[in-house]
Amino acid sequence: QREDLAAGVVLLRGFAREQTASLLLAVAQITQASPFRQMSTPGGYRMSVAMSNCGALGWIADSQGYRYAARDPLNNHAWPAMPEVFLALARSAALEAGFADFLPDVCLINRYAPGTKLSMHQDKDEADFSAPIVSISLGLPAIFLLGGLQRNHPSQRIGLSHGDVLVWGGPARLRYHGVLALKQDSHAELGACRINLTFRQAA
Ligand code: MD5
Ligand code: FE
Repeated sequence: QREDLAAGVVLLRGFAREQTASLLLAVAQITQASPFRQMSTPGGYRMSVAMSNCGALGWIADSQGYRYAARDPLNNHAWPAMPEVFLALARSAALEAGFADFLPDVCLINRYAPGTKLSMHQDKDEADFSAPIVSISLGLPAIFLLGGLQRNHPSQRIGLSHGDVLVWGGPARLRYHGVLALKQDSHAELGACRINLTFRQAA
């Protein structure tokens, strides 16, 4: 079940499969309080991915830049708490991949529709890069691009399906990555939608 894709990159195929119903119920509850929204980059582009967060912090983008904030700028309330099922799954995936004691303080929830993509980038808004990142894919399949430590390095394509969990840390923590535009399709449980849960220790 465990595939080592590169140093520090572990793919756990189907690791979240049995929990998908509770994960999706929790996503619905979180996004009632803090709805999905398309954020704008500092350069003025609207992201095609719709996002929300739960946990002590949330990742946000606006004209001022990219950062973590304790409140949802849409309603000025604290982000919804991280559900126990999220935390337990993220921690057990990290452990399975070799990272003990992962304690994420944020889960960024990304929603993709057909045509939605995520351009190549590094995750570098966190205070400390020694913690890994855990990503859970739900719904429509996507092609994930795993690049190198520099933007112009070649990238590997990885197919991610419903219930797959990807963990990256150590020497892979700052690798470039992105998601190709989703194909038009429909998933039995989620319809024309992919949801990705990204767990990070930000503070
Ligand atoms: C996504 N989200 O599919 C991705 C999943 C983001 C973002 O990139 O910043 O919101 S997290 C990407 C990831 C997971 C595990 C390993 C690696 C990247 N990697 O080795 O590059 O919405
Ligand atoms: Fe990322």
